[in-house]
Amino acid sequence: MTSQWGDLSNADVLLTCGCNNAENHPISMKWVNRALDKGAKWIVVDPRFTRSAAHANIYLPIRPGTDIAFFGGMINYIFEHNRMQKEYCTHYTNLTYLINPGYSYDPETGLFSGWNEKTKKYDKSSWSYQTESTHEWDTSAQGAYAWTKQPGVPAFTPPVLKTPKKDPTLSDPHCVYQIMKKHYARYTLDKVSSICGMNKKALEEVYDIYTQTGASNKAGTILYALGQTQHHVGVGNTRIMTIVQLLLGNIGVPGGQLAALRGEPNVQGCTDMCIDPGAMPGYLQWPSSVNDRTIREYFEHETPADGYWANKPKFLVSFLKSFFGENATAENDYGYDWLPKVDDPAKRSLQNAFHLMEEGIIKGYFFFGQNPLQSLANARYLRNTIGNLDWMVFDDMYMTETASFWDAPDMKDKASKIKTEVYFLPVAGPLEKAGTVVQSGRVMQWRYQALHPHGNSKPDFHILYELAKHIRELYKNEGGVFPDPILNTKWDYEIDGKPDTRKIAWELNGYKTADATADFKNATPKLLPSFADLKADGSTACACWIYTGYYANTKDALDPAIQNVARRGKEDPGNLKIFPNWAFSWPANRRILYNRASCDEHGKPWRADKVVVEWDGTSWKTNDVPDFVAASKNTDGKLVPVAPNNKAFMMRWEQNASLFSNALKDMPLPEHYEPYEAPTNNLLNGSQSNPSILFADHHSIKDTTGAPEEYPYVATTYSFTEHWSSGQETHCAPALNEMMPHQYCEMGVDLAREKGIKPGDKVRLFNKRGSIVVQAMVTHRIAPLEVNGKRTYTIGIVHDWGWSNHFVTGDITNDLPPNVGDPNCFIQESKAFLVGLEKA
Ligand SMILES: Nc1nc2c(c(=O)[nH]1)N[C@H]1C(S)=C(S)[C@@H](COP(=O)(O)OP(=O)(O)OC[C@H]3O[C@@H](n4cnc5c(=O)[nH]c(N)nc54)[C@H](O)[C@@H]3O)O[C@H]1N2
Ligand SMILES: Nc1nc2c(c(=O)[nH]1)N[C@H]1C(S)=C(S)[C@@H](COP(=O)(O)OP(=O)(O)OC[C@H]3O[C@@H](n4cnc5c(=O)[nH]c(N)nc54)[C@H](O)[C@@H]3O)O[C@H]1N2
Ligand SMILES: [Mo]
Repeated sequence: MTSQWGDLSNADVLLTCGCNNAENHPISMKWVNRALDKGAKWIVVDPRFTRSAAHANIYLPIRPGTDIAFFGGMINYIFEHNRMQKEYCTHYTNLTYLINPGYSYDPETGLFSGWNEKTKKYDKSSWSYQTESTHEWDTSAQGAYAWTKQPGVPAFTPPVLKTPKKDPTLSDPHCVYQIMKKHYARYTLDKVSSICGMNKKALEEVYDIYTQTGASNKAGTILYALGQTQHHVGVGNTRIMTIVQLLLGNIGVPGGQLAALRGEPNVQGCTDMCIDPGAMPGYLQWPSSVNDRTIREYFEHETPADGYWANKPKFLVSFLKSFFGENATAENDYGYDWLPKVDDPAKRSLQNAFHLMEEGIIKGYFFFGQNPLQSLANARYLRNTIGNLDWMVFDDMYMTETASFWDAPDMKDKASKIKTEVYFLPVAGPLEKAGTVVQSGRVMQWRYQALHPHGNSKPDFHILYELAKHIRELYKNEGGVFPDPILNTKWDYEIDGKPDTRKIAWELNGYKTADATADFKNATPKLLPSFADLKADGSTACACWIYTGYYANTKDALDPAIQNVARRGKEDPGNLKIFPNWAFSWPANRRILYNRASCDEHGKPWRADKVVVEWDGTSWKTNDVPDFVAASKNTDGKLVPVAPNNKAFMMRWEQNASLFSNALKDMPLPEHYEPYEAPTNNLLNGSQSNPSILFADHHSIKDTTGAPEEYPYVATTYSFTEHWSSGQETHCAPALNEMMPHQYCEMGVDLAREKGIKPGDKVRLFNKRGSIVVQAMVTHRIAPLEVNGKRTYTIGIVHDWGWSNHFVTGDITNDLPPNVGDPNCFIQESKAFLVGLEKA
């Protein structure tokens, strides 16, 4: 989330699109209801009339996988009806910037400029800005970048800042405004309603209501989760919502945010901690084995020319100091050579890991806290592949579908031929261990251990800690091909001879290496208060720079209860419902990201009644930690206020937000492509699905792709209140099974009538990848849609069942979705695909 749960209550309009927040994120409703009490409008766009829709003012059905068309049409509406917050966009986004004249988009082919048909990848050089002037870093002793020349800082050639050319009149055909206007002019009401299966009038009404938040005294929030992300255009989906929010001036302002509702309780923490195979903790790019062979190359490729990320060398060196401790020295580039390098993150993704198991390249695998044979798409292929492993290790509280894959109902006759050695390590559950959990609003909370671990189970961290210790011993005693990274790693996460998460907390928070003591006791504060203190000269260590300050508060680092992360202050200056003294939210305890954008260019808040920060003529008044440079040191070392400027997005090198962007691999402006399996051809361009789609050439998907003639129904999958994810943790609770006893699919009344299906009948859903039998829930909640002139039915399938549960079992819904991926983040397409239907 770019803001907080409580900030939902400040919205004038809420748009739930691609999540079911009332069911899956119940805490959201505390704040949504407050907004509704104050007169806000709530719109829900979903293929199904959900439990969220039941409480909303407006419900609009959508065909799964068509959200870019829906939001593209909204962008067109914004331009046509003058709903853009123009002052916000000209000052705080790249609306006025000029793009390279070589950039183009061709609706005939659906391709942007730079496409290489051979590699199926874009050369993105034409997606760049025109340059007005260039500036070199001032690395002189007085300069802003003097730190690059300090002793101990690895040498690198600083980047050159290319200030983009702009056209404030917005008339140049190459300016972002003109390019966007032209691009989205094709997204007419007729086209969008035909693609999404929407009633044109209802669509227009939704556009009208939501885009009224483009007024400077109004704010709108979009809530989303899996309905947007689990598509092979998932990142494009997320980008287009960002663009809508920026055009309407809805980012950084109270009540305006892009609310990514995170899933598993600590999914935000996992993301911060490099769950993405291309990232290291704190969103540092993982070094590439091709481009970043030395620390110099890494700095030269990865350090942007301006904005806060220009400090990246400080974050990397501090990370290496935390990783390798005293073994990391200036002479050995802080152990950079020991850090693994990644060839291609897509190859390291979970989906591709199964391809590599099939090829015999991956021979062993650790599954820690995941159950992919239930939760990953095309699960039948996975079941038949995983037995190629020589060994695998699970740590879990339950014997899951993955842990006992050979026991699957359709594996019985193959089981005797499987040679995989399987190790099951019983793990302590979430309440049986201490540590940090991060929620959707980036608020970090310390969880205390409530129970002793059951039996001889251990926390994951103990298991990994012990394992690594043993591996180090083996390397020490027996040697190996390249023992250096293992042996040089600092591996001392113990207090009083036992592995302890507090020690990890200290590493995440960061410290001066000279202060590193056994317990960080008795000094004020030896743990660093802010990432502004991190250095590139080896004098600081920090495992995740964005977390700096979360743990550090007092003299005694042994007691979590007195650290920032455990604060319980209920004050709320500004009455914004952001509670700055409650726990700690990264970065720097900032609650509303990009909060400079809550004011006009002179620092005057857009709304007098909701003030986040305000320039009073001489200094900044703040109700939140400023997300901009509000004060800086003068030559005497004194802090002096910095008068308002336009740098509202300091994590971008432009310090303006990107409407047009070259960051993604597949689209500088989000474009509608049909789901990999779709019931219609693409009405907006000549490319059926995203040309940059991942894995579609792999036999497991190529040979199992279905056509609408054979599999005419659009399927989507989702969760619901009574069960949790892959089901292990809730199907063992009898009360929950009683409340939701059967795996089911939802289908419209018309479709059921056509097929002779009655409520509660067993039905078979199938395609070339799999076949599952579930109960039919016949309902008015899924209306048939008119798509491209044809009546189209959607079937919704719950996915939380499996055959390994103790009390109630079901089929694996994930036998049906295709294992294709988004080129940016590799996620599967489990929210839109085709199935056939018959009575079982
Ligand atoms: N009780 C409970 N709560 C949970 C979970 C659980 O299993 N049980 N899981 C947790 C986890 S890990 C996560 S990630 C979150 C997920 O949170 P959500 O994203 O809210 O969960 P889903 O139910 O997967 O999907 C949300 C909605 O997207 C709709 N949808 C499907 N396809 C599309 C589409 O193409 N476009 C649009 N606009 N909508 C679409 C579905 O109909 C569904 O109503 O929930 C978390 N909370
Ligand atoms: N078709 C379809 N597929 C989906 C989804 C969908 O909407 N549709 N949703 C997707 C989403 S968003 C998610 S997050 C995934 C979830 O998929 P998974 O992560 O694979 O499933 P979970 O059931 O959440 O968790 C896996 C295991 O973690 C164990 N566990 C719980 N706590 C701990 C712990 O502290 N330590 C360890 N080691 N183990 C623990 C549980 O017992 C469980 O067996 O499914 C995805 N798959
Ligand atoms: Mo999730």
